[in-house]
Amino acid sequence: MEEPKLLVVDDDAAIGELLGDLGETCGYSVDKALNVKEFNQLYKESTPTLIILDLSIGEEDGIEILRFLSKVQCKSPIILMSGHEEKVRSTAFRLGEEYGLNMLTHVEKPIDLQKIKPLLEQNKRNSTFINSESLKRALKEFEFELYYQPLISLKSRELLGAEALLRWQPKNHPLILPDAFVPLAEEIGLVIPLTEWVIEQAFSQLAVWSKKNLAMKIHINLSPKLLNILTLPDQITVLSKKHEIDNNSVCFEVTESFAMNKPRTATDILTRLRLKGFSLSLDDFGTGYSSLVELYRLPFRQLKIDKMFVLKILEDQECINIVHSIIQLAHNLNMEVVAEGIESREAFDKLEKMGCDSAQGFYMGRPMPASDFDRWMVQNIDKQQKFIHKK
Ligand code: G
Ligand code: MN
Repeated sequence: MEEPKLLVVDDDAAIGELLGDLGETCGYSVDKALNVKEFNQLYKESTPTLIILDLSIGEEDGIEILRFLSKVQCKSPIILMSGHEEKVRSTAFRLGEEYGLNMLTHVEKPIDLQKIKPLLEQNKRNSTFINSESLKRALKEFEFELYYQPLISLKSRELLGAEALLRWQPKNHPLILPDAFVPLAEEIGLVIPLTEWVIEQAFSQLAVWSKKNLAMKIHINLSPKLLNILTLPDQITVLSKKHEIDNNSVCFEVTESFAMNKPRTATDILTRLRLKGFSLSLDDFGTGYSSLVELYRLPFRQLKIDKMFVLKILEDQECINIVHSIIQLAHNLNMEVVAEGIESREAFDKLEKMGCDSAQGFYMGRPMPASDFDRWMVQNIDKQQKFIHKK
């Protein structure tokens, strides 16, 4: 196995040293670039496993580097750092995402090494562990698991259902989240068998809940890549028949980014899913670059407000305004709104007051394996299937 390589780009040599030392402690070999030219040179020599990039590099800037990395279709995760205000950092971060890059996080300067260290460690573990071989083996040996996170009505406090979230639990390795392996699965053509597995698994769980007379809706995430496959609705229907599922109890979540490539094929697929009785939810709303036209044109019944805004709903006035506007927009278009990322009773109450329809977040319940979900229900849901607030 090749040694993982960290590339630090910063015009301040002292910061390069600091991060370089940390990288070496975490088991990376480290390269440091003081300017764009050095970066280009080092990048050409060998592809780094992880890049830490400063946004201002003397007269030059990190955006030029992001553009370059996009052009060469770099897959390595990128950590952005900057002394500029949060807004500049998060905009640059989103720009990186728009460029198709694997943006990991953005951090403020001066750097808090304690924040970076776990990221370096986790990434090193993943980079040496995740590859097409291990991913193929994982699928064959059933190392994937679905976790379920409850969805609660803010109006009635009823348990509405659960979002199914994919997790990879290798035998001798910590749990891996989808962001770390789904891009690779897409690249090597594994995303179809993987999604098929997810759907079957979610459908059989739904069947278990129906047998217990629980009125639950299951939410399943669809990779935007799948919205290129015209036969997708037919394949899904085969599975729903096999598991004797009521299609009305299934909601597919897609992110805004799907609209960017083949919009006609996506429209075809999404419309047919609706005709077959499935619901559709627009995931991570507010973070992408979708236009209102997409909302207007496509048959979504629901919109999920990205947790980025919801997490700050108690203190950040701009986030409050954005969430307000999204709720209004959705209701004006006859859509339901779900807030993702509710971490406290206060946030729950606030969103209820703001007229949001339903809620998902750590305050009610974290994503958990099916057996834990059953236990969670016993402790957190009353006889009317209503969520009991924590004391
Ligand atoms: O991309 P999507 O929105 O489908 O992903 C949902 C992810 O959000 C899950 O992986 C879950 O762990 C995370 N999540 C859910 N609720 C919360 C929350 O209250 N706080 C935070 N920080 N993350 C959450
Ligand atoms: Mn989702």
